[in-house]
Amino acid sequence: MDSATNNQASSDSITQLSQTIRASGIELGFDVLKIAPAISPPGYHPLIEWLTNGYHADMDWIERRQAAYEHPNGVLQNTRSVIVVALNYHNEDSLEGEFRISRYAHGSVDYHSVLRKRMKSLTRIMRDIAPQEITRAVVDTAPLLERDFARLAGIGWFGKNTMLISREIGSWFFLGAILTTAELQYDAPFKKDYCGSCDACLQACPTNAFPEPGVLDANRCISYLTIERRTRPVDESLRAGMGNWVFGCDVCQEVCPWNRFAPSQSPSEFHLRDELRSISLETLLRLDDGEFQKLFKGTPLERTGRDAIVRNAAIAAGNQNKGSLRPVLTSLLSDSSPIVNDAAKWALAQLAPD
Ligand code: B12
Ligand code: SF4
Ligand code: SF4
Repeated sequence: MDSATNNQASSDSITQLSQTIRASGIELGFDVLKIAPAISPPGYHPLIEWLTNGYHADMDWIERRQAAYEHPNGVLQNTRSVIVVALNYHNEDSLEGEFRISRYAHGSVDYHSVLRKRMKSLTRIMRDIAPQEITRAVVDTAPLLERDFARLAGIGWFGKNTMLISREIGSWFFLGAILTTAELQYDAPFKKDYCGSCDACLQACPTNAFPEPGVLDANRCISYLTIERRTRPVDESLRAGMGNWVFGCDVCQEVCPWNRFAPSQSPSEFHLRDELRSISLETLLRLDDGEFQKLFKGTPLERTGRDAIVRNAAIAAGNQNKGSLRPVLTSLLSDSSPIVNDAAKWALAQLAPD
C-alpha cells in the first residue's frame, strides 16, 4: 500500500471507531457523549492556585497528585483522546422535610457504580473494534479535571457556581471520562459563557463559599462539610448556614435558571427511595452502625459513615430548634464518637429552654 492509501485507511478507521462510540454512548443511556483531544487542560493552573489558597480543605488526595493533573497521561500513558459522558440524575421527586439529602444521593445506588458499568460496556465495544488500543474509564477518583475535559469536549461552560452547565440539560448530571490511546474525531470546545449578569448562585449560597465567581472554597461548602469532613467537627461559625442539610447541598443548583427546564427522565436508580421518605430526623439521630449500614449500604452516604451523618443530623436539629429531640440529643452526649458528642452539645445549646 502507498502512503496515501495508508492514510486513507487510518482516517477511515478513526471515523468508524468515533461513530461507533457516539452511537453506543446514546444506546447505553448517556444523555451526552462528546470527545476531546488529550491536551494539558486550561484549568491546570487555576487548580494549582486553588490548592495554594487552601480551598481544597483537607482533601489531601487532590494535592498529593497535583502533578498528574497536568495531562491525561498522568492517568493513562499515551492517551490521545478523552471521551466524556454525562448522565442526568434529575427527577420530579423532592425530599424537603426535617432533613435534606442532596438529590444525587436520593436513590438506592452509588452513581460511581452506575456510570462505571455503562462505561465498561462502552470500553468492551471499543476493544472489539480496536483491540490494540488501551482504555481506562474514570469517575471522580482519578487525577483528571473532569469538568475541564467536559468543556473541552463541548458539553457546556463553567457556571459561576463552578458547575459544568449544559444549555440542553442544565447541571444535574454526573460526568465520567474514558481515556484512550486511540485517535478519534473531536468535538469543538465550548467557548461561550451563558451566565451573563446573573449571580443567583453566589447570592444564595448559605455559607458564602464563593470567594469569587467560579471559585469555590471547600472549607465553607456544605457539600464538603457534610460529605468529606468525616473525622473533625464543623467550625461553629458555619453550622447555622448548614440548615437542615445532612448530606451534600443543592442550593447553588436549585437557584440556577438553567436548571428550570432540566429534563426529568433520569434512571430509576436515582429516584427518591421510599425509605428516605418515611424516616424522621430522630431516626437518623438514633442510628447505630448496624442500622446505618442497613439504611445506606451501597449508597453515596456509606462512604461518609454513621458518625459524620449523625453529627450532621444533630446540627440540623439545633438549627431547627427541635425541642422534641432534646432526649435523643442528650443521649448522644455520651456517644462513642467525639464529633457526635460535640454536635449534640452544640445543638442542645441552640434549643429554646423548655
Ligand atoms: C473535589 C470535588 C468536590 C469538592 C470541591 C468542589 C469544587 N468546586 O472544586 C466538593 C466536596 C465541595 C464538591 C461538591 C460538589 N460536587 Co464535586 N467533585 C469534586 C471532584 C472529585 C474534583 C473537583 C476538583 O478537582 N476541584 C478543583 C477545582 C479547581 O476544579 P473544578 O471545579 O473541577 O474545575 C474548575 C477549574 O478547572 C476551573 N477553570 C478551568 N479553566 C479555568 C480558567 C480560569 C481563568 C479560571 C478562573 C478557572 C478555570 O474552573 C473549573 C470549574 O469550576 C470532581 C470530579 C473530578 N475528578 O473532576 C467532582 C464533581 C465536580 N462534583 C460533582 C458534583 C455533582 C458535586 C455536588 C453538586 C454534590 C452535591 N450536591 O453536594 C457539589 C457541588 C458544589 C459546587 N458548587 O461545586 C460533579 C459535577 C458535575 C457537573 N455538572 O459539574 C463532579 C464532576 C463529579 C462527577 N463525576 O460527576 N465536589
Ligand atoms: S453546594 Fe451549597 S454550600 Fe456549596 S457552594 Fe453550592 S450553595 Fe454553597
Ligand atoms: S445561577 Fe446564574 S450565575 Fe450561577 S451558574 Fe446559574 S446562570 Fe450562572
